[in-house]
This record gives sequence, C-alpha cells and structure tokens, in this order.
Amino acid sequence: MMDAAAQQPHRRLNPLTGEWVLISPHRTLRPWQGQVEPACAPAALTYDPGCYLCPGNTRSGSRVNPPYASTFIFDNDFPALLPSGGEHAVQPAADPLFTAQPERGICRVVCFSPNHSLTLARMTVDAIESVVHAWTAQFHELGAIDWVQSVQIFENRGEMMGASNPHPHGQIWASESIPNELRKETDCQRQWFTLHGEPLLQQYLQRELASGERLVCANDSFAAVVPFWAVWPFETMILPRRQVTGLDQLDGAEARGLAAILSEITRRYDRLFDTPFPYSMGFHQRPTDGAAHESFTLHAHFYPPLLRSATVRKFMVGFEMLGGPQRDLTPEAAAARLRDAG
Ligand code: H2U
Ligand code: ZN
Repeated sequence: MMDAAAQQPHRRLNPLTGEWVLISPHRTLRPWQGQVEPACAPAALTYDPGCYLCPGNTRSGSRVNPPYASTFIFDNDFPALLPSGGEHAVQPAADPLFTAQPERGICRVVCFSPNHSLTLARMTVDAIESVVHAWTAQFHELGAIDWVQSVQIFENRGEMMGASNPHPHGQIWASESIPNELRKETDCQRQWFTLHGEPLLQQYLQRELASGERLVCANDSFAAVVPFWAVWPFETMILPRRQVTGLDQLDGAEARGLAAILSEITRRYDRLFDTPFPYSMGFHQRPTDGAAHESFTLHAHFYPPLLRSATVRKFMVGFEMLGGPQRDLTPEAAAARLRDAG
C-alpha cells in the first residue's frame, strides 16, 4: 500500500471472512481520558495451594488433580456443551423466526505446565512443544468422534480477557456444529481455492514474506504477521510455510517451529508494553466433518485487547457494534512496533 494512501481513512477487506475493517490512521494522536485498567503483575508463586489447576489440588467439582509434571488435560467441570442428553429437548423449529437446534459438545481444560507462575512467554520452547503435542493429540482424538465437526483450541490470557485463573491453561471446545468464525473462514478459503487454484493463506503468506511490511518474525516452519485486515491494534496471525490443514499434519520439526514462534510472539507481546500481555488466542483447523478441506490452511490468531499501554484497552463500541470494526494504528505501524520489541 502507498504511504500517502495509508495515512488517509480507508477500509480493508478480510478475505478470510469477507468482512471489512475501517482504518483511520490520522486519529492515533487523539487524547485519552477514558478508562484505565490496572496493570497485571505475573503470579509470584510456582505452586498456589488455592489454585484449582495446580498439581495435587482439589478442583471446585471435588476432583483431584494428579501430581502432573508436564501438561494435564481434564474434562471441564462446568462445560458449556454436553456430549449427550439434550438431543431431544430442543426441537428443530418449523417457524424460521424461532430457529433452534440441539448442540452436543465436549469441553476440556489444558494445563500448559505444573508451574503456576508461568505463561507461554515464560515457558521454554521444549515445554511449549509438549503443549503443541497435547493440542495435536486432542485434535486427533476429538476430531475422530463421528459427530464432532469442529475442535476449537484456545487460550484466554489475563484478567482483562476474562481468564479465571493465572495458572497457564487453555481450553478446547469440540462441537457438533461448525461455529460462526470457522464457517466463514472455511467457506471463504474454499471459494478462493476454486477461483485461484491455490490456498488463500499460502498465497497471502508469500506476499507478506516478499514485502516484509507486516511481518513480525519467522522461522523455518512458521511466520507471524499483523494481517493487512487486522481489527485489534496488535492482532497477529501465525501461518505455516507448508500447506497443512491441521496440527495433525505437522512433522516433528514443524511442531517444534510452532512452539518456537509461539514463544517468540508472546515474548514480543510482553516486551511491547512491559507487562504480561493479555490476549485471546486460538487455532483454526479444518472442520472434522470427514471432508479433506484442502483449501484450508492451519493458522493461529492472537487477539490482544491493549491499545497504547499496559493500562489502556481498546473497546469495541459505538460504530463498531453498530457498523463494523475500526482501528487507528495501521497494521504496518503495529508490525513495526512488534518487530522493535524483539
Ligand atoms: P478460563 O480461565 O479460560 O475461564 O478457563 C478455565 C476453565 O476451567 C473454565 O472453563 C474450568 C472453568 O469452567 N474449571 C474447571 O473445570 N474446574 C474447576 O475446578 C475450576 C474451573
Ligand atoms: Zn496453579
């Protein structure tokens, strides 16, 4: 994009979802007199007797965690979805104004480490590699269940994102239906492939690697970019150099490369505002509905809420609730900031 043009208000298309984002670069200098959040400090204890995720502790559901040494996965004691039982309680409606469907699912919690004080940014690449292998095994196991069409792996990090506990952990929701975001991305990637004969995100990555404008960091297997169409100020996407549709198609070196880039991007985030950076992150993988989805490229999204410091967050309000998302900082400027935080 031409420099002068990039300084004018404009909108950009997200080809993964078909949605537009408004960019208003000239507004970055406006004063802020609104809400300021408390900066969050890292947890000090490596073991917290009151934590429901620490090894050996009793959870709220009265289950006891084993004395685990690496990762630990359990069925969520307060799951949003249930594997069975409700199938007949909700009747598919005849009235299109009142459409409802039964929905089955399996919800799990993944503890990344026994050490209560860690975060992905503070874990070793070896330890993150164990998490990558645990996620992969879960995708394989849950995706193989005949009625599971989507395996959503994600992490909410930090109080600002609603994480209930500082202990390093994420969640997995496997569901009977394909959720909205995965549906949009699957449809858009399929349409792109039909039109251009190559996976959308592979073509996109080639362009980003060639221009370098929005590239944050890269290794032999993965690259991290601030997408051209990013909505959140410091949003990033992690893309594989080789076309794969899910974590289960990564070879050993690529799984290691994924662990390394997750370590690198989270450390850059922490350095950006000198704080344990809050975010929601997660993977998008092919729907597990039995189709090959060759047009689908595995990727991760990081959506951090922070805007200009550890204490000023971006609110999605006003025009954004009623019209569409808008940002002031350009994706190119955000990428430069994240490169400098190396
Ligand atoms: P979040 O921090 O992203 O909310 O994830 C924590 C999850 O852990 C949450 O979904 C579950 C909550 O239901 N949980 C248990 O399964 N058992 C507990 O004892 C407490 C929390
Ligand atoms: Zn803990």
